[in-house]
Amino acid sequence: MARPIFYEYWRSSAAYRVRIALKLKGIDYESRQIDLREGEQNSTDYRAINPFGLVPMLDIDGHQLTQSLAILNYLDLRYPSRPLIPAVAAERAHVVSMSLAIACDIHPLNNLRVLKYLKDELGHSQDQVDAWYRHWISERLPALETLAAPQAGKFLFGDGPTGADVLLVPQLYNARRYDVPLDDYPTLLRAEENANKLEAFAAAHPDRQGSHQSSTLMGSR
Ligand SMILES: N[C@@H](CCC(=O)N[C@@H](CS)C(=O)NCC(=O)O)C(=O)O
Repeated sequence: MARPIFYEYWRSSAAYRVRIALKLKGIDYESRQIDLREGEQNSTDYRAINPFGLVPMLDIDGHQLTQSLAILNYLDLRYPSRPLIPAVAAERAHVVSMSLAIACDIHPLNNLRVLKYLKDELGHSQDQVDAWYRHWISERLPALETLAAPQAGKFLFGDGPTGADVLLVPQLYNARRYDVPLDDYPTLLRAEENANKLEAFAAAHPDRQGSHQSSTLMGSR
């Protein structure tokens, strides 16, 4: 079977989610960096393989998969040994709900192309853009804390990592980059701390994406 090719960017939180899942599932892959700051996601070459012009994308089993949650779902079905989503319907809905609160209600508002539009097209200052970024995280995390707390253990749901933790850790990484206060979210912080003790989460951290992951869309550099 061909080695999966993972199109990502070291600092992309949507790619970070998939990196965690690949490592939790023990899947060996080749990383290709799409430099978002340089606009490589909009290049003709990349748009030819991913019309959305976003990372992540995973080329696996002859499929070119886009959208991080669809990729997580594929990996969970294809490599079921360490499930990211519980099988029981109500537990499944709870974990998916926490995941979507991050993936749909926070992350899209803070995407690079949204921030660039605010600044370049609508003329907002960097301070205003940063305030926007912090606002949409701070506005949603209290509800996520409330939702998670009753069924949380060491992780957001119970004592093992689920897809909700896979979404949470990159989102809190983003929050810290923008100095969002996090002290009011003990459940989220506990889950993050326990997740980062696992090698799969630790190895997926942006700061650990070094020279071994330096090949680009067009080849090695
Ligand atoms: N819903 C998509 C979001 C992907 C996404 O927004 N990726 C960001 C990086 S975290 C991106 O490629 N941004 C490029 C841009 O905005 O131009 C997913 O979950 O995969």
